[in-house]
Amino acid sequence: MRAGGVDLLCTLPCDRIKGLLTLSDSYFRRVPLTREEEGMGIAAGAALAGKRPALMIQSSGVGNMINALMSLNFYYGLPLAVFVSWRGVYKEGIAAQVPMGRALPGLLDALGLDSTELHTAEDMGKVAGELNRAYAEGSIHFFLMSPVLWEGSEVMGESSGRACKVSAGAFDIADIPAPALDRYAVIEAAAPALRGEAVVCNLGVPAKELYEIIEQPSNFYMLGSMGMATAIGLGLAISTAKKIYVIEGDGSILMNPGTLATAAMLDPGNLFVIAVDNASYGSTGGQPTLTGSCVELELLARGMGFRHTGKAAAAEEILDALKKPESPFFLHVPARAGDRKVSQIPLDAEQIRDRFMKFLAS
Ligand SMILES: Cc1ncc(C[n+]2csc(CCOP(=O)(O)OP(=O)(O)O)c2C)c(N)n1
Repeated sequence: MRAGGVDLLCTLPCDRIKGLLTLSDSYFRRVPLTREEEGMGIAAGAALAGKRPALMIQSSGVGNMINALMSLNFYYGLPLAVFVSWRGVYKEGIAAQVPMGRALPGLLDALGLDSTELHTAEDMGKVAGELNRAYAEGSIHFFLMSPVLWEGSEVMGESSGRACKVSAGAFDIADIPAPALDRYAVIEAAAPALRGEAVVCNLGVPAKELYEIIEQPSNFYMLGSMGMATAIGLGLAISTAKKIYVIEGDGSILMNPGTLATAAMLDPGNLFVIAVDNASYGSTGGQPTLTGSCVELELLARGMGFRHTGKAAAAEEILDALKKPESPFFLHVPARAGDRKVSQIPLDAEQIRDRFMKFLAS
């Protein structure tokens, strides 16, 4: 990448490239993204100013950026390299990664975009040449990085948690309670309120932790589709009289914050969002998110039109807040970074869907 002249790297983490992401900080100016699509605009702006931008993202994120990619970077002939952590094709533990990962080469082909598959150390030799060509021609090139590349790698990403200070002036940091619990303990604290209720749970480690703490048929465990938790909850809330609880994450809320506005506008009387704010992408190695520096999630929800919001850090406060909420309710829970060692959820998508639907119909 250095030899190919990359001088700006926009990233959104994937567990498989957490080491590579940490490493890239020593070599490139790195812009952490809130959503892959946003990288299209940033890369286009940078390319217009003569830079050589690249993206480093998960294959799922390609789906989030296709329209902007085609109608902006591609249409205007602005150069871009996209390094994709290619999931779903090699020793994949998360079945939800398979449909997008498998379709990716054909998808890129259909869009008329060049790509190079990287499976071996020798394949790396192709990168600099393709980069130089793309930047010289004003074209787009995808590099599909197989997880086989990192097998046995010693380089590991490190969780940086709450790395940054909240920016002064925008809001009062004293109003944000210090995190008291990690995500697991937050879910444990909320569990008595969740028992017997419909719960939509954010993908990755949160879903596995929920499974371990309080497994029940009324849990809808997300296995993919990052950024959709509140939207799924909202669709449910406007379609059923049952109470709907959503366990959200800060990284996921920042990927689709507009959903909060849609929820406030629709104003359902049965939607309760528990935003577990560990200021990091916990499930992919703990890379910091902007709630550790410049975003206040409760203020965001209020700004999007939520009238009922709250903040809780300690276990009793969390349960208390969930006992008497008005809806739609947004509970901001500042939490410590860190994941517990939990196993995979032994349920497939159909099982999760069918038992959840049966619960709703009951
Ligand atoms: C579109 C897309 N981009 C990236 C990922 C990889 N990914 C899976 S979970 C996750 C982190 C989610 O962070 P957050 O919502 O804050 O929850 P936490 O794990 O910290 O509780 C990421 C980046 C993904 N699944 N989909």
